[in-house]
Amino acid sequence: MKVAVVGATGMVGQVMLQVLAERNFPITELIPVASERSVGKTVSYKGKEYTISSMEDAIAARPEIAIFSAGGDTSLKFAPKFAEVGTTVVDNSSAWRMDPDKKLIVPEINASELTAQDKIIANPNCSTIQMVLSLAPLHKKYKVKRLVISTYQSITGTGVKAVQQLENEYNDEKGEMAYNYPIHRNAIPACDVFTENGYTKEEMKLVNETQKILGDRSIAVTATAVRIPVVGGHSEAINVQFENEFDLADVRKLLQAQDGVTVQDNPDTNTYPMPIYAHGKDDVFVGRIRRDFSQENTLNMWVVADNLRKGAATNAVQIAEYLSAQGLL
Ligand code: A2P
Ligand code: 11C
Repeated sequence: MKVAVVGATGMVGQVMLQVLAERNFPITELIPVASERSVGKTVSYKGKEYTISSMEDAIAARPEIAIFSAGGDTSLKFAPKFAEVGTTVVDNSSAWRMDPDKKLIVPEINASELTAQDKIIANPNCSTIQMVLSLAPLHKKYKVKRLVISTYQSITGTGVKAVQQLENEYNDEKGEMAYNYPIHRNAIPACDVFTENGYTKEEMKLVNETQKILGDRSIAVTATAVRIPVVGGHSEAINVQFENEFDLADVRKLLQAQDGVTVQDNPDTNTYPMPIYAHGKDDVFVGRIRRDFSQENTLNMWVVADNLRKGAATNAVQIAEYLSAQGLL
């Protein structure tokens, strides 16, 4: 299969190439694409160097699939051009996620919605993916009524500039700032920009994308998203109120049985998910599973995942794998 990776030099794009290689995605021709300033440079894939193409050349090559992670504006402008020549686009940006005509997919939950007519498919935001995957089996059985979420997000979600900022601050060096404030020894309660209602875009993604993926607009969601000086992944404290009474042992069983979820939960051995362990892994890790005694039918849990993997690259590649396996390309 001819596969274009748009944004191949970026933080997520690089992990996409790695995940495609690890999972042996059936690629006959790889077309890495980046901005004009990178055309002619190379990226490596399975130990070989590949020259970066321009967007125009990549569209002219009519790949079966194009996986995008090059920012929302690039996706808005170029995804339709790939779709016009018959390419199926899996887009990791926020550009198409809330478009009522586009599907927003976490394969373990709703891949079966996909058809051959879906030419632009949206990959959800990282903090949404890890949360909905841990909620999906519980929602099916107990019906989620309300979610209160606090996130502790890795700087890798912001990109290379943020990783460099932290590095500079560690070393007491000056450099370009990705954030308005130092991130070393800090916690910044603002991921992405503010919207008119006082919440950040990242917080609103948790509201809107969750309702769309779980197919239930009545779920109440409120969130505070915080950036912390961590590299390995995003962590989330999730307080879930269900419509129905639940059994804690059954909640554990449902989570253990969920594809893509690993339960790490044993207070006796200090076992709980942490970004240093989630880093480089594809699963979503769930722990600190306990009843919220302050309110009926309510549960607390702590969910961690590598935001560049299941939160971005791995989820996108899994969508591509599903399309390929089902003959939808
Ligand atoms: P480049 O490296 O040439 O700037 P990140 O999110 O880590 O900053 O990465 C963004 C990715 O999107 C990079 O691969 C970047 O390429 C790519 N990119 C940015 N703007 C465009 C564009 N207009 N067309 C194609 N790729 C782009
Ligand atoms: C972050 N979630 O960690 C962001 C990164 O909508 O795809 C990805 C932004 C997006 O800041």
